[in-house]
Formats: sequence, C-alpha cells, structure tokens
Amino acid sequence: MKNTHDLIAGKIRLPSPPAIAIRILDAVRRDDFSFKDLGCIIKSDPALMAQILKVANSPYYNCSQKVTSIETALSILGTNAVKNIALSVVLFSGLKKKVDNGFDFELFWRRAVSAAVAAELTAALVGLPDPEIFVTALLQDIGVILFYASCPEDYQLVLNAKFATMQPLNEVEQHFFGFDHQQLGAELLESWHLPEDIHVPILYHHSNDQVPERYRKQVDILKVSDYLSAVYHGCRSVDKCKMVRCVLHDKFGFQGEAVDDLIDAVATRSLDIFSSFDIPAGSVRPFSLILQEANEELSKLNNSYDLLMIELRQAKEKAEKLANELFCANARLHEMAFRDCLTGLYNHRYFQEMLDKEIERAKRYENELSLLFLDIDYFKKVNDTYGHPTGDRVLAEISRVMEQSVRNVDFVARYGGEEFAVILPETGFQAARNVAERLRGNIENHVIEVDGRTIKVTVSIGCTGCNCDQIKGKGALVDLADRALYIAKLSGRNMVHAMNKEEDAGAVVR
Ligand code: GH3
Ligand code: MG
Ligand code: MG
Repeated sequence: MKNTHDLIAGKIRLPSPPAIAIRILDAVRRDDFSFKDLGCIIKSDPALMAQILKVANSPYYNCSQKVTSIETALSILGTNAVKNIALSVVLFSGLKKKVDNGFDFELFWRRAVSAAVAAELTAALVGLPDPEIFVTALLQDIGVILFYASCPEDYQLVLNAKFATMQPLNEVEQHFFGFDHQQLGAELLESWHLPEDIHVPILYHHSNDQVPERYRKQVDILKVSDYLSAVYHGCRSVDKCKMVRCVLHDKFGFQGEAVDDLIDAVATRSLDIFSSFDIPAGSVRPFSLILQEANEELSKLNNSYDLLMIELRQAKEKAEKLANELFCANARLHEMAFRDCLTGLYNHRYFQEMLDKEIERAKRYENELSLLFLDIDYFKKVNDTYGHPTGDRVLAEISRVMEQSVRNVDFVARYGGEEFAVILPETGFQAARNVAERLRGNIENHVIEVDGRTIKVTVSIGCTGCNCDQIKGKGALVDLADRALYIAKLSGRNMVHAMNKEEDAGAVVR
C-alpha cells in the first residue's frame, strides 16, 4: 500500500521553492548567522528589498523612525520579523504565478496574512511567543493553493462538495484524493527544508487529536488564527467568533475583554499590513464596530417598528371609538323610529310589528298570549280644564305608571291619542285580567301634580287573552280587545272588560 508521500508524489508534482526563500531560511538557521548575511541575501533582490522596507514602515511594526535600509530594519525589527516579511513576500509572489485566474488568490492571500497576524497576537496573549508562528500560520493552507494549481478542475469539485455538504475541507479532500491540504502543505514545506517547527504544526492544524504533544499549543494557536481570519474574510462571522472564544477558553483559559480586544486587534493589525503587501483591504473593520453598527441599525428598525405600532394602536382605538359612536347613533335612530316622542312608549308601528311576532312565537312554542287596550276616560275634559300642555304631562305620567305596572317582557305602546295597548306574551286570559285590573287600580290611585294642582284620571280597559289554538290572527285579536274596551266604556268607564271569544259578552271587572 502506498503511503501519503507516494500518493502525493503520484498525483502532484511539488514545485521547487524560490531560491531566495531557501537562502533566507538557511541563513537564519545557521549557528554562525549574522544580520549581515541576511541583509546581503535580501539586498541581492532589489524588488524584495523595496517590499521589505515598505512593510517595515507600515503601521503594523509601529517603528518610531523611518526604516530606510535593511540594516536598520534588522536592528529595529529584529531578524525574525525581517525573515517573516521576506518569506511572506517571496513565497506568495511565487505561488501567485502558479494559479490561474479561476482561483481567488487575493482572498487567499488576505486570509493568510490575517491568520498570520492573528497567530502572532494570540501567541503573545497566551504567553507562548514562537518565532515561527507568523510564517506557520501564513503557510498553513499552502496545500490548498497547490491542490488548485495542480488539478484545478478536480479541486473545484472538492470545493463544491464542501459547500454542498458543509463537511470540513480536509475530510472532503481525503475522500477525493486520499490525502488533504494539511499533508500536501506539510510535504511541500518539508521538501523545501523549512524547519520542523513550521511543517509539523501545519500537518495537524485540522487534526488536533493526532498532533504530537510538543506541537499541541502551536496547533491550538493555528486553529484560533484560522477562526479569527474567517471572522473577517469568511461567512458566519458570529459563529466563528464563538469558536474563537471556545478554543481560547478551553485551551488557554482566556475569556472576556481580552478576547474581544484580540478579535478587534486582528482587524486593525491586518489593515496596517495589507496595503504594504499590496492587498486590497476589502471591507475589514473591527468586529466590535461591525456589531455596534448592526445594533444601531437594529435599534433604528426597532424605533420605527415601535412608532408604527403606536400609530397602528392609535388608528385602531380611533376606529373602535368611531365604530362605537356609530353603533350608539344607530341604536338611538333605531329607538327613535320605534318610540313615541311624547310618552317614550313604543309607537303604533312597532306595536303592530311586535304583535305579529308575538302571535308567531305563541303559535310556534304553543304559548298563551293576551292583549289589553286602554283609553283614558274623559280626557278631553283634562285638556279643556288644564290646557293641552298639561294634557301632555298627564299622558306622559300615565305612560310611566303603565310601564311600572307590567313586566319587562310586556310591550306597552301608545296606540294613538289617549289610547294605549299592552301585549302580554306567555300570559293566559285569567292572568291578563289580573294585570288589567292592577293597571286600572294603579292609574286610578295615581295623583298627578301640575302647578300645585292635583289631577287624577281613570282608564277603561278592554282585555282579551287566548291560547295558541284560539288565535285566529292579529285582526281578530285587535278587534276583540277593541270591542271589549268599547263595552268597558259603555259599562260606565274606570273598569276592565275581558273577552276571550267573539260571542262572549264577557265579564266586567270593577
Ligand atoms: P272617553 O271617556 O269617551 O274616552 O272621553 P275622552 O274625552 O277621553 O275621549 P275623546 O275621544 O272625546 O277625546 C280624546 C281627547 O284626547 C281629544 C284629544 O284632544 C285628546 N288628545 C289626543 N291626543 C292628545 C295629545 O297628544 N295631547 C293632548 N293633550 N291631548 C290629546
Ligand atoms: Mg279616545
Ligand atoms: Mg278617552
């Protein structure tokens, strides 16, 4: 069975390293290494030298004086920083030539630089300064470029599958090729003779469970650097922030403000360095600023939502008030249409309607029904004696007495002039006679006071009542009550005459 080395060799031809990168690495590794040696190597490539000076003067290195020579750069920034800059420039400009236009090299480069910045900041925060961590983080995904450069079409399938399945990239690569970008990158860097401190952590940066104890912390820092870079250059930034917090807490015991500051510092420090590496900054801004802006937008939305809700509530209350007023006005109109304005009793038209309905109901439910007709005795004399307005007062007061003498379910109506009708639902003939007599008595006993004078009136009442079988129709019922009233008048007034059959001469109650 082939090992990973053979598998990689069978599928991908590893490019040789830029010669200058190897010379730089060799120089810094040697025991008798001197600043001068490194300076000479860099000066042998004027473009590289110019680039290093540009980066050395960027705000990232925060130098108080302008760096104008490699010697100054080495003495102010130190060998390690100069080596980092040199390697970043050399390796990435070499790699850029290897990928065609289909690969978003700019994004890759930006992510790599931010990861390198993040790794350096994280190492400083957790107190594990590592001279190689910048370059290690910068190169951790170099295998991805190599994959893309060697087999762009196959690798595009890998990327598509990763986005479709949301599986980790290294797992999809394993599935397609039998090895992943960790192995490919580590293999490449080992073949370039980069130190073990760089290529071993890269070999395990997605597989912490297999990492040799010695490199465990570096791998944890790489993981944090990868998430931190993704906060600014990937999607799902909030999730990535959570992952950063999680690893920093679990592996290094850091949380709270220190972590928030680290997340922001990655953006500001990346921005400091981007332009000197000729990387467009894109939309990178400190995460706390992004959150603050998002919160402001949210609160603006909330405010306009609150305002909208208040307006809506006011409009609803106004509509409800209007509907209520309309309902009351309609009810009043309705009442007015059925009420007599002098006495407040139901009017003749409503009496006719109600009598129809009550006859229907009595038939349907097999109830009894009674009807009374009342006429004030000698009312003309009241008008003649006290005047028409007083007559009106008498009519109104007698109406009140009538209403108070019957049940709520009974209908008292002004039939016309000084004549009234009372419908007594679910009331038999005998009970109706009693009601009629109570009415007559109450009116007879009622004293009306007008302008210091007392007036008393009496009424004659025609009473009729029947059960459902006997009801022949409204006309017959009204006629019977009318005839009974006529007999009461004839019989001497102030009395009740009750009739429940047409031929019945009835009994006069006094
Ligand atoms: P009887 O005992 O036969 O019923 O005698 P009466 O005087 O009551 O009967 P009549 O039908 O002769 O007169 C009814 C009077 O009622 C005449 C009319 O002016 C009076 N009247 C009718 N409607 C009103 C009203 O709205 N206000 C006033 N003040 N009087 C009214
Ligand atoms: Mg009359
Ligand atoms: Mg009368």
